[in-house]
Amino acid sequence: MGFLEGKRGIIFGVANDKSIAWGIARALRDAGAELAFTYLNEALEKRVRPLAESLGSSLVLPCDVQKDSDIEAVFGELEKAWGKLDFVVHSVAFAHRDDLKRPFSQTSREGFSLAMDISAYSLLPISRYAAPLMKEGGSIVTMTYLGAQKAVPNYNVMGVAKAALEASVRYLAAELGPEGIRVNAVSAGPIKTLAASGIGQFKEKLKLMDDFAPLRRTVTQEEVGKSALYLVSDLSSGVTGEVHFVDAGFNVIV
Ligand code: 0WD
Repeated sequence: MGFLEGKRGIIFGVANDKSIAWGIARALRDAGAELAFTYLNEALEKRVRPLAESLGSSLVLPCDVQKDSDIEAVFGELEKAWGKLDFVVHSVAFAHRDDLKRPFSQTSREGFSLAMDISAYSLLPISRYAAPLMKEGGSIVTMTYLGAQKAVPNYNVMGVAKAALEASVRYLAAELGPEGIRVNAVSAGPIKTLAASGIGQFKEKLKLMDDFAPLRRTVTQEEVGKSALYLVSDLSSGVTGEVHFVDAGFNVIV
């Protein structure tokens, strides 16, 4: 019997089979969880739906996290289908490529708000609608990166959004803890995905991992998946408000 047998949860942020969210989905499914998925638009639905179906999921719902009405509708569907919820995985982020290329002080006002809205603020309404369904407690896990805590070259506005996200994790943990709901972040090392392709000098970041990370390599989707499984499951029942690094130890040497 898996750690998550009888548990039900939703995963935001699968874009394709390279997505970190997909690595997490497989780990949670292997542990026995029943999963629902969201997709951003019709183009992505074509990729997400078959992936979801391959894990036995039929709840595959549209959601642009910039729209409160989409988020409300998603949790309305979950309530109808399941009546309760055990976990949420938030693996969503976005910034304009141009804003990631310019010097940081030249980030546009609109681009700053957009990155903050999608990558940080979205965790709030998602938690707000998820919490009432987590009747027996629950776990909310989001994805962050070292650039929240250090000025990583080229990460720029996304680093500021991730800093807001990590602070939001702490405030949400404090708010929802009394209801038995835990909120944590996984800070992953660089992994080649669609989102990563927007970050300048990404190859150099991977090379730094090979040269300097204590494990002399970067991490895999599967490794992030296993750590998310720990945070979602009862194995981490005493853990909340944490940023858990899954980065082959790179953060300890910078
Ligand atoms: O090295 C990496 N890849 C790392 C990623 C290291 C550490 C952290 N992360 C984080 C990212 O910042 C993000 O929060 O992990 C999370 C997942 O990112 P990913 O798996 O690297 O990237 P990707 O497969 O592109 O998934 C992110 C998805 C979007 O993909 P695209 O490529 O279409 O932008 O976030 C979703 C979308 O599916 N997304 C949205 N979902 C709902 N509403 C929205 C939106 N408005 N915008 C983007």
